[in-house]
Amino acid sequence: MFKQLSPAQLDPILSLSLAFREDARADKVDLGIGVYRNTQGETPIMLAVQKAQQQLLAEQTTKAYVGLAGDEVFNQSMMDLLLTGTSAHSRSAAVQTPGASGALRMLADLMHIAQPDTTVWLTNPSYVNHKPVMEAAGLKVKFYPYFDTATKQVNSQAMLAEIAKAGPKDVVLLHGCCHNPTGADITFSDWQAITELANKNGFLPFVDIAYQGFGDGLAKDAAGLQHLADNVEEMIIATSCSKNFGLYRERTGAAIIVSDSLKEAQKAKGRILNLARSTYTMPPDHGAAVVAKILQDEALTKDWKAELLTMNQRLLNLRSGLVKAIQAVGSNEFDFIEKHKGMFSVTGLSPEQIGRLRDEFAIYAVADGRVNIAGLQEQKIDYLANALVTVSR
Ligand code: PLP
Ligand code: TYF
Repeated sequence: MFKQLSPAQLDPILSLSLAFREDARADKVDLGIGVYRNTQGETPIMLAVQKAQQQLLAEQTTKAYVGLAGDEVFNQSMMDLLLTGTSAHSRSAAVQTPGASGALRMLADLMHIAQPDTTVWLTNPSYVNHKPVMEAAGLKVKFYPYFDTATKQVNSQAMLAEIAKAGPKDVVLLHGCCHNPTGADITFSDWQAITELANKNGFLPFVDIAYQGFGDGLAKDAAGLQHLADNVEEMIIATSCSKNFGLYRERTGAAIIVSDSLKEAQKAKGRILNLARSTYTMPPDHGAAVVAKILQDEALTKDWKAELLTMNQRLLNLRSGLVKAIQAVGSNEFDFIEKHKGMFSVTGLSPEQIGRLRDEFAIYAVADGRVNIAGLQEQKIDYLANALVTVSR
C-alpha cells in the first residue's frame, strides 16, 4: 500500500534541530527551533512546574481517563489567564488540546464543519505550521501583507487595507503577541482597527497566542486579544503552555471559543469534543494537571510569574546586548532587533547568508532569516554580532 508514496517533506525547523545536533563543532550556536534557553543554554523545567509535579506525584491516585475536554480546572484557568476582566470571559468556553497545535487543528476542523468554503487569512509570513494545518482541515488559505522587509516592522497600512477586504466567509488569523517568525507585533491601535473591521465586514477573528509573557509581560501581551474579545460577538483562540510554562513535550494547550452567549460557546465546545473524539479522543493529562495546580495555588502562581519575568528580562537583555555589540562592530543595520518582541527576529538575511552563518560560524538559524534570540548565550553575543555583520556585507 505505502510503496507508491513519495517521500515526506521535512519540517524546515525540526530538520535544522537535527542538523545542529549532528554538528561536531564545539562553539556551535543554535538559533533555530523556538524553545527558550537560559544563560547555560538549557531549557530548564520551571521551578513552579517542578513543585507542582512533586505535589501531583504525591497526590495522584489514578491514571483513569479524564474526559474529552481534558481537565476542566485547566480549561477555566486558561480562560482566566487570557480573559479575566473582559466581558468575553462569561461567554467563553475552553477545551484542553494537545498543545496549541491541537487547538489550531480542532478549530480548523470546526470551521470546516460550520462553513466548508472558509478562507483563513494568515500573516505574510506566518508560523510554519499555520498553512499546513488549515489546509489539512480542508480550508483555503491566503496571506495578507504583514512584515515590511525594509523597516523590519509591521506595515500596518498595507495590512489593514487588505484585511478590510475580508468578509463573512473569511477568518483572519492574528498572532496574540511575539509574532512567529518575525518578532514584529501589531500595535494596540491596529488591534482596534481590526476589531472595527471585523464588526463592519463580518470576518471571524482567530488569535493564536503561544508566547504570552515573552513580550511585554502577561497582561500587556493579552491586551490586544482582550480588546478584540470584548468588542466582537464571536472569536476563537488557540493558546499554548509550551513556552510560558516550559511544557513543550507535554503537549499542553487549549482551544477557546468566545461567542455572544455562554450557551453558544458551549455548543461550539460540544462540537469540538465530537471532533476530538474522532481524532485523538482525549488530550494528555500531565501538563494540564501541572498548569492547573500552579494557577490554582497562589504561591506557585507567584513562583511561576517571577520566573517567567526573569525569562522575559533575559530576552530583553539579549536583544539590547546584541544590538550594542553589532553597533560596536560598526553597524546600525540590526537596530530593529531591539524593537522586536519575544524569542524571534527575522533578520533580513538571505538563505545564502544564513548558509554562511552555519558553514563559517556554526551558527544555526532558519533559512527564512529567523533567529531565536533565546538560543544566544551572553558569552556568544560578540561572536554573533561579528558573524551577522560579516555575512551581511
Ligand atoms: N502557534 C505558534 C505561533 C507557535 O509559534 C507555536 C510553536 O510552537 C505553536 C502554535 C504550537 O505550539 P504547541 O507546542 O503548543 O503546539
Ligand atoms: O517556530 C518554532 O520554532 C516553534 C516550534 O513543526 C516548532 O513554534 C517548530 C516547528 C514545528 C513545530 C514547532
